[in-house]
Amino acid sequence: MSLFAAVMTGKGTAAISTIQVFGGTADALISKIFKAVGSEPVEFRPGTISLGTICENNETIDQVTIGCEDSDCFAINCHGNPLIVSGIMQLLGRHGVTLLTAEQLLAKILLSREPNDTIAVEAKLAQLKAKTIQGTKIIANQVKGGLSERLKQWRDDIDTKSLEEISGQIDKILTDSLTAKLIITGCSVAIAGPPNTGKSTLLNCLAGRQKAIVTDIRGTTRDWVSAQCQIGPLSAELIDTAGLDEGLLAGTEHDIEKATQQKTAEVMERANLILVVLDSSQSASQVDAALPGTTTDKRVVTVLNKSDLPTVLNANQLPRALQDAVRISAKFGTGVEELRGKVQQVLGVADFDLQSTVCFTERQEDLLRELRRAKSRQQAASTLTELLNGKLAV
Ligand SMILES: Nc1nc2c(ncn2[C@@H]2O[C@H](COP(=O)(O)OP(=O)(O)OP(=O)(O)O)[C@@H](O)[C@H]2O)c(=O)[nH]1
Ligand SMILES: [Mg+2]
Repeated sequence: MSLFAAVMTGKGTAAISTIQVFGGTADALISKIFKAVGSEPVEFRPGTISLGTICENNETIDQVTIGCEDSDCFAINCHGNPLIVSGIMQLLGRHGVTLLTAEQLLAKILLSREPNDTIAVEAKLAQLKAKTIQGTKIIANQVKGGLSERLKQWRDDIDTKSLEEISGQIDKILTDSLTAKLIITGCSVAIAGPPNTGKSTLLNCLAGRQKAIVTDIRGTTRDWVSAQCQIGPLSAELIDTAGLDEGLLAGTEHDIEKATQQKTAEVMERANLILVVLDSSQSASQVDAALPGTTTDKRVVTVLNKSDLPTVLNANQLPRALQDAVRISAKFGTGVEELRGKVQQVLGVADFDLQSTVCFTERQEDLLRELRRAKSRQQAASTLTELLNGKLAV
């Protein structure tokens, strides 16, 4: 059996780094490159840790501890200088070990330990990258219960169950998966609107730090600025954009302004949600067709900012698509909690049950769609087996 290794700890300088070696003859290789302290030859047993040195041609590369997890799986804990780590990896490479990324190696180890539970392996890998604790819980719930349980039920009852009933349940799973994905992988929220309405002030307020420049000069923000923040179960990337101006979008102005306006349009296109920030102390004339929500079917929340100043603009003066508005003062922080709640509500995460059955990988989604299209019970059974026990491309 081939041998594999990967650096399991993060990149950069650290006190300690861990290199994992995995494969059928890992114990023989470790015996070759590791010299234990003392005169006794070391015996590797699962659960033991040995102190010694990694050597090549009697030359020490580093003092390390070696943890034996199993006869085919060892953790070399070396000093964290990246040069030392790379020296040990190169040595392993010279011994014919295939060098992998941490994720690739973890996938190999998990698949060898749980060859018949593909969803459990996918869950462990996906949990490494989940952006919120709630996201890790949604994934964990698919292993004991959730998706695994549902698929097993369908497989066990396939001779009696109607394929239409399965299709209906798949539709619900796919819809819930879209919401779960926002919680698991994060979402992007564009802050857009006319110039000088307080977009950058709102970004700073939601992010809890002064990330974007705020002035009373129209057109302060040119290139977009982003900041990460937590909104309920969401890890949101907030993107502050340059003030939208229909005249500029028409392309009559300077190149920089044109590029700025185009960039804003691109950011809005990619976002999961757009906060349209308007200045409630100014008239409705600030609202023009360049505003999102009036022209697209994106999810939008209207923010009537500067509520601390006398009100000139009310929600009922806005186009219908923008009337669902929250009044805030970004400068003083009033109404911002309500805005956070509105964002969660519009993105569908406010009452999302973390126990919902969802899929969380592209493989699962593709196979669920295939299952929905199944023309016979036999075809459905084979797709279910693939979903539960299929091979992962690693
Ligand atoms: N009274 C009051 N002033 C605010 C509020 N929010 C922002 N401002 C002020 O409005 C002005 C513009 O704020 P910015 O946050 O720079 O506005 P912007 O929308 O990012 O402006 P551009 O980048 O030019 O499009 C600044 O003087 C802010 O202090 C608010 O809630 N109340
Ligand atoms: Mg700005």
